[in-house]
Amino acid sequence: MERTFVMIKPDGVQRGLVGEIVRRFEARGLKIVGMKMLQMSNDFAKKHYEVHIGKPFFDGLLKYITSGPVVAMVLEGTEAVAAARATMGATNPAKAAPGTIRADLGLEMGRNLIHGSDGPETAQTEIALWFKPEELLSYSRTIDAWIFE
Ligand code: DAT
Ligand code: MG
Repeated sequence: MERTFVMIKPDGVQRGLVGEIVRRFEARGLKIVGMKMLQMSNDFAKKHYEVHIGKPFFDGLLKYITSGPVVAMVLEGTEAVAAARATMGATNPAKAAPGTIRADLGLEMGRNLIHGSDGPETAQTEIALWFKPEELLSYSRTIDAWIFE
């Protein structure tokens, strides 16, 4: 089993899409093992998006991501990192595949609704940045045998 970090960005919260977005991950079988709502400070956002510091879009990204509450979660399942990224869709919603969150619910790169870790190592770093160990739960669901072989 693998864990990944996913965050519904301020536009997702403002547009009332938290339920719709979480529904898609749950429907796929991914298990929510941690979840919380918060508004990112500038310093915290810089830590989260450290790799993008200095890029032309960084200032806009920082303003957008700190503009309102976000919903952060850790999802667990088979190849959770890749599965969550596939469910999210490509970075630019206008070019994302139909059926993905970004394509179905958005249009622009700077309002792309959701963040997801881009690899297993990033997932570990981001989970540690966002959640304390005791905020993550290990539990089984009665339906797990119908999702995990
Ligand atoms: P992703 O969120 O798909 O992992 P990323 O890590 O490359 O994409 O970039 C982080 C966010 O920054 C992305 O969700 C939207 C924004 N962004 C990335 N590239 C951009 C660009 N060329 N112009 C505007 N915003 C961009
Ligand atoms: Mg990224």
